[in-house]
Amino acid sequence: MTTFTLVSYNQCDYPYEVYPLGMAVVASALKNAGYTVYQYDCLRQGSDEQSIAEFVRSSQTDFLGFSIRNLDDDIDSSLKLDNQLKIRQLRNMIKACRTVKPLTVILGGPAFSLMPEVFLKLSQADYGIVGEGETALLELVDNVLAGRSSEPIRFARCSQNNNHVSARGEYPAELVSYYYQKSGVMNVQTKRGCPFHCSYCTYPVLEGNRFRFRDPLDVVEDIDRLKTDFGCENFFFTDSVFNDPAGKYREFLDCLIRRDLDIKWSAYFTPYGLSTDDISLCQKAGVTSIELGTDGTSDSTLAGLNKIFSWSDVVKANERITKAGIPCAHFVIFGGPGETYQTVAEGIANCRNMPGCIVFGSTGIRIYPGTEIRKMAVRENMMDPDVNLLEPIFYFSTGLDQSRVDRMIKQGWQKQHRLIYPPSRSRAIINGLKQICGMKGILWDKMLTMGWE
Ligand code: B12
Ligand code: SF4
Repeated sequence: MTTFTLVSYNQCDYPYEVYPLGMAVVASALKNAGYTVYQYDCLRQGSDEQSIAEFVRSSQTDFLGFSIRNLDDDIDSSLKLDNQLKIRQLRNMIKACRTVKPLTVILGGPAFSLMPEVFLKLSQADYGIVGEGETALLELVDNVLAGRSSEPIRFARCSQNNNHVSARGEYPAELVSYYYQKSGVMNVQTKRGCPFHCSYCTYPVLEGNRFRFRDPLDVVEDIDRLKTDFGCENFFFTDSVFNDPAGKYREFLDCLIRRDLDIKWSAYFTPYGLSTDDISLCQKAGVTSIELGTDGTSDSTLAGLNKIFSWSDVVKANERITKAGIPCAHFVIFGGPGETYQTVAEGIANCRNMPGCIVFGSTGIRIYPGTEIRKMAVRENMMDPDVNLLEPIFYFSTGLDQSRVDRMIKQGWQKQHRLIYPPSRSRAIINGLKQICGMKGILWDKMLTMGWE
């Protein structure tokens, strides 16, 4: 019997501990194909080489698969992250496991998929799969077992050529309990992909550039199982955009309402086309907060980011959501393409004038491979085309002085507690709510319900 150990390499606990869903989905595919599968979680079981090597020894593993979710554990241009160190730790883990027995080591997950060559080279793993793991991993394992040669990196982006994805997860009880107890949130995916082309975004690169939906009944089934077996009642839907403009998400919500599971949930929404009826439906299905991927703060910067909506769409969506009594947060970035001192001032005022919501502000856009903003940064001589981007480089509109923009935002948003800048302030607030007040969940919604103005 061939044994496969999957390792969730993620060790980040901010804004909360996120259940390793990628590992769950890949584990399920392997199990259905008849492999014996173990799941090892670095956050729960330790990230030291000895612990993982010991696990490999006791489980008699033949294949070791690392699920690498994050490269950057924070996207804040004022932080200096050592991503080399992160990959060195991975390489040391792999090395330690190989001293136990000869193993085939395969990498996957979103962070790996963004920079596969760098990860594979520096970690000295044998293979890597870019994109969706379920099918490509089974094919790769078959090849290895049959002694057939395989390319070190397989590209499985958007591998399914129909409109559906399966994405059922294999959830070990101890792992769900650990994450749910820590974070108070469980995650479920209802679809993959995004057809939009926001210039900085990696999501279409990772999941493909069209929506592919799971069968709503399967999703509801997953939720039911997680609630019945483990008591999970709060969920985050991990979709790039929950409210797809064609409105397919409504089928899922109808299904959820019919099943009467009485759960609470949150997701990323686009302000584009979000009607009062849509919001009512979400509310009926248990939405408790909405995160809007607003990103720009004025018409010029929204256009610079290639967003399909205008500032008035943002204001409209905000009004509808907050009027319905649903906590609403916007994530905005200053300094993107098209930003000038004038648009910064306009954006600061626009956010001040948008009532009832939380706004998380940041400056500079982390550049990732495969994105339009990378091309812009090269064109604008902000970076060399050969740079591998492992260490973060941030796009900042030419001609702007970052510290002046920083001062403008701090000044413009002062005394407005719901307008949160810089990102270190968000971290301090969220960590304070967790550590001092013992709160759980996505937490920013609690700020609003606590009367944060
Ligand atoms: C939803 C989401 C969040 C939510 C999570 C909510 C929740 N409760 O789940 C929130 C808002 C909390 C969040 C936070 C953060 N996130 Co986030 N998030 C996502 C998002 C949109 C989806 C992730 C997901 O669950 N996908 C569903 C699962 C099933 O897919 P998957 O993990 O990719 O797995 C598939 C494949 O990767 C592959 N695979 C996975 N494992 C393995 C293993 C092997 C061996 C193989 C072969 C294949 C394989 O197969 C799987 C099935 O097809 C992604 C972007 C995206 N579209 O992928 C960003 C993303 C993962 N996040 C990212 C980041 C950076 C963060 C933060 C650090 C942001 C911050 N604080 O500044 C935090 C970290 C949180 C933490 N504790 O780790 C980055 C990570 C890469 C990077 N840039 O470093 C991403 C890719 C977005 C980006 N900027 O590019 N995030
Ligand atoms: S920012 Fe949102 S809408 Fe734009 S491409 Fe990314 S996931 Fe799609």
